[in-house]
Amino acid sequence: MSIRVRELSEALGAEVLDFDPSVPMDTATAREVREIWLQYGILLFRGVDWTLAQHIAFTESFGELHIMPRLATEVPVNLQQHPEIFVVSNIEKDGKPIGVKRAGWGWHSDGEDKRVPNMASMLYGIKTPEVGGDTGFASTYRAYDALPPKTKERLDGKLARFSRVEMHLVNYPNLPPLTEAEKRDRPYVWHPVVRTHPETQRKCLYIGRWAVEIEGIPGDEGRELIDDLTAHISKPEFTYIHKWRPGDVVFWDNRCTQHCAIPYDDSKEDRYMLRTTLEGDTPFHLAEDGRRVESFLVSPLEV
Ligand SMILES: O=C(O)CCC(=O)C(=O)O
Ligand SMILES: [Fe+2]
Repeated sequence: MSIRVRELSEALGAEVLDFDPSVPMDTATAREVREIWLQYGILLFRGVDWTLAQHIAFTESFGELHIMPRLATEVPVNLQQHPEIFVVSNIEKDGKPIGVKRAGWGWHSDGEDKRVPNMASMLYGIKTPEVGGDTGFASTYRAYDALPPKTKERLDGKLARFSRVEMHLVNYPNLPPLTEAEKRDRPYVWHPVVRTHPETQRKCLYIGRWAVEIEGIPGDEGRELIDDLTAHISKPEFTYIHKWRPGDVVFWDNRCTQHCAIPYDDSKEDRYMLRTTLEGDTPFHLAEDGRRVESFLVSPLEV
């Protein structure tokens, strides 16, 4: 089979045409979809009408499913009957949220605050607002490639510290603070700022909204650099902004892209999105001379 695609932007993304992801794929088709996914970083399927089981099955053809951990608070994270499915929604029932509100309002890649971040995520739009509620996607390959040579030299092989504990209330001001037990479960993690993609071997910029420090660069200067790099990643020339329609499925590679739920007035219209997530592997940087730097955790006892 030869799959037809339409490019979504200069930087990344392709819409897969004449393709129904609810139908089980044979091995050759699955291989071809994976190839175009690796090439474009994100794939869009439109007009999808599938069951939860089909959403899960299509996701599983790319890897091992990840179940999002529950929060210590009342906020439901996953569908009760299907813990494989994470709910992003502003809807409340009987005064209680039915999913995570304002999830991902800021540039990030999923699971970047963990030693083993998520390889990929697949978001299905069911109720999508007429105004706002778009999602931005950025190619971190492009962002890395466009850095001045001096900045590349400065960052290649360096690590950045990501901290859920320090950034939780900055990134999720609408959620309750982490409990002491949750904090213990979320130690710091150091990730290579320049990550080598394990399948394409290309380099990408791996920094995001949970990053708080860059190795060897003093406090404020490091934070400024993190802000500059974050702003750099989200420049229009590296991004694609997706305007959702019901029935859209976007499948992104967290290893070489970032995304951002673009803040909007969420008091006006309902937005209901279901996401499946895949397990990943430990990020690494592979230098030209073969030196390899890997992500590692700092245990809470050492913090
Ligand atoms: O709601 C969105 O557009 C994206 C939310 C997000 O960051 C995610 O589902 O990983
Ligand atoms: Fe996300």
